[in-house]
Amino acid sequence: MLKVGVVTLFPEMFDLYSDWGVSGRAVDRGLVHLSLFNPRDHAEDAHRTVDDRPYGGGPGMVMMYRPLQRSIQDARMALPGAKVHLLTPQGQRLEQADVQALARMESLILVAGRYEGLDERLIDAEVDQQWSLGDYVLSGGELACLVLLDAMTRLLPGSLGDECSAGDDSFAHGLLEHPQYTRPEEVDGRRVPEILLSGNHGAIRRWRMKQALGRTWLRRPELLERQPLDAEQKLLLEEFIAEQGQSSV
Ligand code: 9WO
Repeated sequence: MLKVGVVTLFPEMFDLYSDWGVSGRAVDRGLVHLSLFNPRDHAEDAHRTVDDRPYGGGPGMVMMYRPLQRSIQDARMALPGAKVHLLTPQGQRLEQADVQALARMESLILVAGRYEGLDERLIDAEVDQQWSLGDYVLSGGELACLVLLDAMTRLLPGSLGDECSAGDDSFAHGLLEHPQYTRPEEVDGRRVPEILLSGNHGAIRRWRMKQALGRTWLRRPELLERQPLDAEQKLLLEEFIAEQGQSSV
């Protein structure tokens, strides 16, 4: 069982994880356990203040030092040996391989920042790793934590109806997915590619591989640079490229 502690001023946001869908089922099945730690529980004044003014001035507030520190320490006590991960635009870009490694941990602690962030000394003292989902700013780290939790949870054995499908997708083999189609065979004048109706499983597998290679080449060419292609894949990609500019799919 993966044990995750989350340090957040908004623990209710994690109901979204525990109560819904694939992740909620994983919680119910005991594949993952979430414990929440709220710095507000360590606030020291009557107003339960958890923010403080930034040295040097300027707009906005910083997370108050002691309540956040104590909350992280609570999480460490509850999850001995767990590393502390902060979700921030200043972190290392999170990739599927990182998600896989994190999902194999026994336990981990996620910190969701609020306001303009954490005192740098608290990051130095308490945070082991910083992760970014991409170059945009949110109003807090909670949604980023939820994204990481979701990505990890679907990799846990027994988490999906079909256990082999999670490790089988897209980034697991470093390519974008091939396109998908469902009923009806024709909708608004557009037909499903005939090959998918042929029942020829070998031809379908090759078509899907060709589409996956082709759209990776078109949309995310940098993914192909770190991806060794076998002889068949090279041939399929060459075919795809040759067909570009012709009318065919
Ligand atoms: C807010 C802000 C306002 C004025 C001037 C500078 C500022 N910086 C920030 C800021 O970085 N706020 C962060 C909000 C503080 C930490 C939590 N927040 C956060 C995490 N926003 N975006 C993320 C995040 C995390 C992971 N991947 C992408 C974004």
